[in-house]
Amino acid sequence: MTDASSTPAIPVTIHRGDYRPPEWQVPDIALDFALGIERTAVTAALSVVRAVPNPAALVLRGDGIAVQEVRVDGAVWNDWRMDGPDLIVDLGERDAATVEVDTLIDPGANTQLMGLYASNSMLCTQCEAEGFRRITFHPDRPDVLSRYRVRMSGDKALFPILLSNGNCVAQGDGEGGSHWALWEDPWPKPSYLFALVAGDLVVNRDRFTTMSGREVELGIWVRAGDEDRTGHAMQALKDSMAWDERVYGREYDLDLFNIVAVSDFNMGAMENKGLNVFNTRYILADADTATDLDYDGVQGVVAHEYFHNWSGNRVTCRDWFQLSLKEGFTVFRDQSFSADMGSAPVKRIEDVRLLRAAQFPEDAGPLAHPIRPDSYQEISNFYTATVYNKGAEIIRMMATLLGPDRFRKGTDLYFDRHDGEAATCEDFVRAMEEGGDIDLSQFRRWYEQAGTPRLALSLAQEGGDWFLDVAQTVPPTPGQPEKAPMMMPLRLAAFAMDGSGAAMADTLVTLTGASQRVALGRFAARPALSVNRGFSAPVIVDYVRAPGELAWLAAHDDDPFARYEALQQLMLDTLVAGVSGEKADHAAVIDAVAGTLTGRAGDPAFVAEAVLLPSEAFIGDQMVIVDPDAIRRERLALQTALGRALENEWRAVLSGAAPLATDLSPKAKGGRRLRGVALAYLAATGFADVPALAFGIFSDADGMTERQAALATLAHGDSDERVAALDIFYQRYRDNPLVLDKWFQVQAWSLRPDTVGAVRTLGEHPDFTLTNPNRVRSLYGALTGNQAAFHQADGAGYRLIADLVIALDPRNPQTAARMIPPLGRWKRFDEARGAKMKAELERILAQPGLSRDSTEQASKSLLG
Ligand code: B3K
Ligand code: ZN
Repeated sequence: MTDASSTPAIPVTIHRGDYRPPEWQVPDIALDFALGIERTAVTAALSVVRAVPNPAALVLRGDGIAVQEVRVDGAVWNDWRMDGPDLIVDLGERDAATVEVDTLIDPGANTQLMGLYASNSMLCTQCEAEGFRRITFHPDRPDVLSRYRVRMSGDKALFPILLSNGNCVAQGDGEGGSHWALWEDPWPKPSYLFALVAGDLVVNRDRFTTMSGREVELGIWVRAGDEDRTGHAMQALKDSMAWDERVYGREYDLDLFNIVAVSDFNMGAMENKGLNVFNTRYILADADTATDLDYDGVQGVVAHEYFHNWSGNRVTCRDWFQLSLKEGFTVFRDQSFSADMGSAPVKRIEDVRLLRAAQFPEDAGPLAHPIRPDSYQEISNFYTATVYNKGAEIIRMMATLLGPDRFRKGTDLYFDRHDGEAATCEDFVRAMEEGGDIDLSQFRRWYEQAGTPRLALSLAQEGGDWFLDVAQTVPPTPGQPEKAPMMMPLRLAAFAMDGSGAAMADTLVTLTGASQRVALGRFAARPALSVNRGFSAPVIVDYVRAPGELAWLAAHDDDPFARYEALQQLMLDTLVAGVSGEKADHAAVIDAVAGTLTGRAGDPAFVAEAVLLPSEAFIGDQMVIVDPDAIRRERLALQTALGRALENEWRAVLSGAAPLATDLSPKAKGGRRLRGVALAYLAATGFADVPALAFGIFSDADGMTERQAALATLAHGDSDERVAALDIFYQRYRDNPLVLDKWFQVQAWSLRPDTVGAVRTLGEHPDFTLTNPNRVRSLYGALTGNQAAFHQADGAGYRLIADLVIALDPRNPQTAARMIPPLGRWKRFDEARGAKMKAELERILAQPGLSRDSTEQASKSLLG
């Protein structure tokens, strides 16, 4: 049974400029839940007060729910009507009233996983952005903040644990085996931060004492049997609490902080006040089942949700156009935290790689939007890499321009000035300006203009003085044909390559103009330019450098990120030359990789990142028309050349013992990462002994990082060991959903030519299900990330994804719509592929009853 009837496909566009303050406020709300999986009765008592002199009738938003009864100030009230899904209550001349509404909902039938729904026989909620209206009628907009009092009752055997936001103030037993609990949250909050959980859960408890001496009880709630896998999440939570005190001066503000892990969840996690709800993927980890990347994911997401307590909850968003106010800032905060907890250069490389993989393509395609969008049809479609990751880069640029002390003054001012309020991006920038004593007028364009800026660089010489000329352009994007130059911090250095020692040390230049000249100093010969060090601005740099200069920088630059960039650029130039039919000179890359491998034994994590070839998708992004087959061919050829030329080095990396899986130190994690990279290079050689070598690593592994790396390597090939390893892995982990996801994923990532067919078959596997978003992403999401497979010339990859969207949309429109953007990049592919992609978008759009989510994504994608 599905319930998509509640999301009509009539595309109504909401505009940022149409914002009006709420006409009614709701200072207090009391909710009463009589819980049942198939039948939950909800009574909401809203105390409403006029917020403007002559408000219209009270509009309470609903989505797929029906009114049982309305009472005003205790008496049955008949002066109400429905306006589509919404409830309109006419309160006459009243300035204030208590409006009570009874509704009945069926959480068991809620397949959208928005509102109150069932997952593995427990009940939980997801309200951001507009899910609260699927529980009860309410203004359901983030600038209406209320104090919540929540009473819930239910069968004690089914739901022994009853949780909501804030503190549990009373509980007791009722009749017929039922029990109840009363929760109160003293902090006014918007409805999107409401949460309720009821189920059979066990807890990992700990404590944290805040800097002002408040004792906080911490709880991570999971299903029985999973509690041993919550230790890393708990440590991450305590580290995050201490970090936010130390770095931002912000402490926790309740006596209780609970996290609940649920299996069926549309995203990573949710920052509900005092009761975070998490996808199990970002809570459960132990060495046998989680990779180092999984551990990092747990740490980063736990931190992210915790940091929202200030950047999101204490200061929330006025409207959903301001989403990046909380998300961009909070991503920046979690990135900085993870950098402090591990290797900062490696974290920066990972963050930039993600930005380039997910955000740059979005910014260059039909769904491009500014970090503060101007319009939307379905807000769920705007939880994007642009709002999150580019949003974080924009905060990072302000932090760079201000420097740490002035940035901290700015954030102090922001938090103190807007505490308890629903704020805007403009409020944030103004606090940065005042706290940091800087004029950010031109910088504000980053909030308005979509598209990744390009910096075209050239060197000029006058006598012995060298100059850098920078020309900035921002490409046109849908609805924004003309762009103005933006203010940005560009970190630079210049080096003499002749060993004379002449150098321009690390310099921060603030770019503002469409073209600008920067003096580099005196050099006897053309200097090596180290540019956009640390990725100080989220831009594309167009600057042609000879292989010799890139190789020199890869070996000598004193900024680790710039060393990484130089080697990546060298690889990229070689690969793009090959794809364009020119001669790909592998020798320079081999030399530079060899130098990196042998020169910097101290930081294996950095070495592993630096020697990885750019992804197929990133190579494609350098081309006007992407040729996925040529890209795969050239990339494999370079991988093979590197594997063979440096065979001894790769074998040496693998010859020692692997670090203990339980050792999560940066050195151990880096060591494992490098071993995975070495195995992949060796596998590309085709040497006969490699499948046995990989199978040996797979069998001997004492943890999931090595096991998964070996399995993924085998999955690309065609050996008996491949079949055996996949079977062993499946038999061992078939009852562990998060690990079984990996089994689906490595097969969908495979470089084998039959991958699309394999994914189609796996979609019919008894363990595949459309009800679990993690499983959907692990199979089909992985396929869309496998460029040559997804773009297979016969269009089978496109067809498969469109079939998935069509099957999933009636059940879970939010997750279905997220699979559509890869089909929207048709302009970047040849005509035959482009036509096939558009045909699939049209097929999706032709589905009767298609959700608003998928309608918006498919129709905008089709426009190009
Ligand atoms: N704020 C939530 C995202 C909710 C998405 C709803 N479609 C998770 C996060 O960014 O922390
Ligand atoms: Zn967030």
